[in-house]
Order: sequence, then C-alpha cells, then structure tokens
Amino acid sequence: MNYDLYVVTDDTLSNGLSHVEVARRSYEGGADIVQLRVKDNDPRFLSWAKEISAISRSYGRCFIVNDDVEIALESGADGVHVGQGDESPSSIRERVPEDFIIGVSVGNVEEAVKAEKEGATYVALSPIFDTKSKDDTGHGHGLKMMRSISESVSIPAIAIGGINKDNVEPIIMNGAEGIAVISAVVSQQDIPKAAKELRKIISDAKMCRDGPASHTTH
Ligand code: TZP
Ligand code: MG
Repeated sequence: MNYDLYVVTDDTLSNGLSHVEVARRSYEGGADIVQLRVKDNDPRFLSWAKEISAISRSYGRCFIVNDDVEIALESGADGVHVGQGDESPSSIRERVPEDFIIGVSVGNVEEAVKAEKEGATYVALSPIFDTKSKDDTGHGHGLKMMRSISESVSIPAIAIGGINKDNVEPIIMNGAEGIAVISAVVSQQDIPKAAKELRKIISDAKMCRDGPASHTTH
C-alpha cells in the first residue's frame, strides 16, 4: 500500500469540476489514494462513490470515503477516513472486512497512539500547516509534531493541511509516509500535471530519506 500522494476531493475548490472528474484526473496524474469528501449530506454521495470506486479499480489504486462507513462499504471503497469527532476505529472495525482501511485524523501523539491501538490503518496529522481549505481546523501543528507522531506509531503517518510543492519535502524528511492535499492538486488548472509533479517530489524525497528500496512506481 502506497501513501505517497493522497488527494482529497472538494467540488467547491475545483474550478467547477465534479468530485468524479477530480478523482479521475488525480489518478491519471498518479495519485495513489483519492478520498471522496462530500459535505452537507448530498444525496449523490453514494453514486459518486460508486463511480470513483470503479475508476480507482481501473487504475489499480486506492479509494477512501470520508466519514461514511456505509457508503464506503456499499460503493466497494477500500476504506474510510474519520476525524476525532466521528465513530471510533474500534467500533468501525467490528463491521468491516479485515483488510478495510481505516484512516484517522490526529492532532497530537496521544491521539495517534490511541488510533493505532483502536485499529487504525494509518493516521493523518491534521492540519500540519495553516489552511484555508477547511473551516474548522486550528493552526498548523508543524514539522516537529510530524516527527513525533511518525516516531510514536508503527502504522503509516501522513500529513494534511496547507501542503504544496514548495513545502512537501521537509514533511517527508520528518517521517511522513505520504501527504494529502486538496488545493495543491484539486484547484490547479492541470490536475494530472500537478499530481505528477508533487508525486515526483515526494518519491525523490523518500529516495533521499530511505534509499532506492523505497522507490515505487505505478
Ligand atoms: N483536513 C484537514 S486540513 C484539510 C482537511 C480536509 C484541508 C486540506 O486542504 P489544502 O488545500 O491541501 O490545505
Ligand atoms: Mg469526519
């Protein structure tokens, strides 16, 4: 499972593109994971999820649904991503297949360690930097927190929030297994190109950090 580049959809930041089109173009550019993040209980959530699930399979990549375990299961997604205020990973684990991915947003080491104990597959430091793409996030927790979390858990730790091609390298150097973005991919005119560029920076940084054994291509 490769976490290098994880794109979170947002159809209010995508220059008019739908969630499905954002997902398709992100995979085309090499995104390893796409998360469908739908706000306001939109009734089209399930049909979007089913479409993206099929696209993810055609690319052989991973598809995650934000918040809604039932939609994740029904659409054939690989997993779900939840925040601190959502259903706990241990409760989700009781009703999903064994290999189901459960991602959890965390803001500190305690939350990360707890998420791992409760059965999370990965944790996401949220937000690592200040961001305007989500209203309810506080200030960024920074690179030191990235390092502390990645050293405290044995599951992959990624980061989200305010990440772009100019600040991604030190995140990887501080132990992140990958990075998740909205605007650095979703809001760009050429989504595949933006994804490709970011993924290259990430894989170069990982090569520098871990050596050639870490190198992954599609
Ligand atoms: N969760 C924490 S920060 C964030 C989400 C969904 C928004 C990330 O967007 P951007 O544009 O990559 O800062
Ligand atoms: Mg949530």
